[in-house]
Amino acid sequence: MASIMSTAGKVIKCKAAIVWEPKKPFSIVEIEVAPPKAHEVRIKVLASGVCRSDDHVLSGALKVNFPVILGHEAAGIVESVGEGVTCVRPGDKVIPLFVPQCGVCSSCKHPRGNLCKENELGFTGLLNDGTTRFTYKGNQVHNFANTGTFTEYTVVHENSVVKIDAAAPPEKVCLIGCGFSTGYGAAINSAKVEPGSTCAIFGLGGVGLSAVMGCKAAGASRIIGVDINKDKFPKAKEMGATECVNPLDFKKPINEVLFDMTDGEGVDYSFEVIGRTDTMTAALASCHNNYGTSVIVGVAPSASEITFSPALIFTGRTWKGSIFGGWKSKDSVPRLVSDFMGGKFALDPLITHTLPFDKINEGFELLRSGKSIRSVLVF
Ligand code: CND
Ligand code: ZN
Repeated sequence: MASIMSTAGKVIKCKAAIVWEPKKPFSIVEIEVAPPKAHEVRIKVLASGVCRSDDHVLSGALKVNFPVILGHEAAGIVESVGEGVTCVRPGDKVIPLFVPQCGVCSSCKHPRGNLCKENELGFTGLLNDGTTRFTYKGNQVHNFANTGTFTEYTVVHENSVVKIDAAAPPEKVCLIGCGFSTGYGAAINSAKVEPGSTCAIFGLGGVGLSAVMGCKAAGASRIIGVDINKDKFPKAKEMGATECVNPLDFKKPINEVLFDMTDGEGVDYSFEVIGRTDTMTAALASCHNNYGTSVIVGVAPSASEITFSPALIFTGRTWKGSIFGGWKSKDSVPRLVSDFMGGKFALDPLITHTLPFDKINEGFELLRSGKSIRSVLVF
C-alpha cells in the first residue's frame, strides 16, 4: 500500500504500447502518465485482453486519432484519484469501462439504454477536458475507447471505472470488461433469447463464444455456430454449440443452409459477431422471416454501408445492434464479477493464452492467425 500511495500526485514513468499509425506493430516505450485531474482515476493495469476491436484499429478498419494507446478489456488497482472522486479509492480492484455510465444522461436514465452520452468521448481518444494524461517525449498520446489499457498505468474518467470484488483474479475477470459481457449480454439482454429457441452465432471468437454461453444460459435448445475456421468448432461445442457449420463447405449461401437445417423456418435468433457487412446481412436473412431477431455485435469498418432488400424486414424480422451486451456498465460489471466468483459461468475456456505485456505483438499475431480465442496480457 505504501508504495501505491507514494506515486500519488506525481508523474509516473512506465511502459506502454503505442500505435503510431495503422498497419504498424505496437512499440513498447516509456511514457509519462500525469496524475488524475478532478473526477479522474489513475489505474495500475494488472491484465488486459486482446480483442478484435483493438485489431480493427491496427488494420485501419476502425478510424481513431493517432498516436494511440489501445486496450479496453482490463482489470487493475486504483493508484490514486483526482479531486471529487468518491466511487473508488486507492487500492481498490477495478475494471475500466469502455462504455461509461454517467447515470444522468437520457440513455443512462432509460431502462433499456446503456450507451451513455459520455461514450462519444471514446471516439476522440481524449478525456473530458480535451486532453489525455499520456505523453511521450512531451507529445500527447490518445487513449482508446475511454480506457487505453495497453500501458502499466492509465487515467480514466470516474464514470469509466468501477470497483469489483478484491478477490477476483484480474487475468480472468478482465474479460468482463469487454468480450465476455459483450457476447453474453447480446444473447441475454439484446436478443432476450427464450428457452427452447434456435440460435445461430456467426463468428466463434471470444465474443461469439460468449454469445454461445449466453444462448445456452438462456435455455436455447439449438445453438448453431458458424465460422470459416473449423478449428473453432471443438471449443464452441464445449461451450454449448449443438452444431457447427463452415460456410466454405457449401455451394449455396449460408442463410439457405441455415433454413435447410431448420425445416425451412430459419433460426429464432442470429448474431453477427465478426464485423463484416456481408455476414451481417446473411445473419439477418438466416432468421425467421416474421418473428426472427438478428443482433449485430461485430464492429464493421468505419464508413461501411449495407444495401439490403426491405423485404428482408418488411415481413416482421427485427434487426438490432448491441454495444457492451446492452449492460449498464457500472451497475452490471460488479454483479457479473460476483456471478463469476460464485461459479455462475466460466471464463477459463475463453482464455487460450496468457502472455507478458512485452509480447503484445505476439498476442495480436495469435488473434489474426485464428490460433487464439482470448490472449490475456499480464503486467
Ligand atoms: P475474433 O477475431 O476472435 O472472432 C471472429 C471470428 O469470426 C473468428 O473465429 C473468424 O474465424 C470468424 N470469421 C471471420 N470471417 C468470417 C466469415 N466471413 N464468416 C464466418 N466467420 C468468420 O473477434 P472477437 O470475438 O474478439 O470480436 C468479434 C467482433 O465483435 C469484432 O468485430 C469486434 O470488434 C466486435 C466487438 C464488439 C463489441 C460491442 O460492444 N458490440 C465489443 N467488443 C468487440
Ligand atoms: Zn472489445
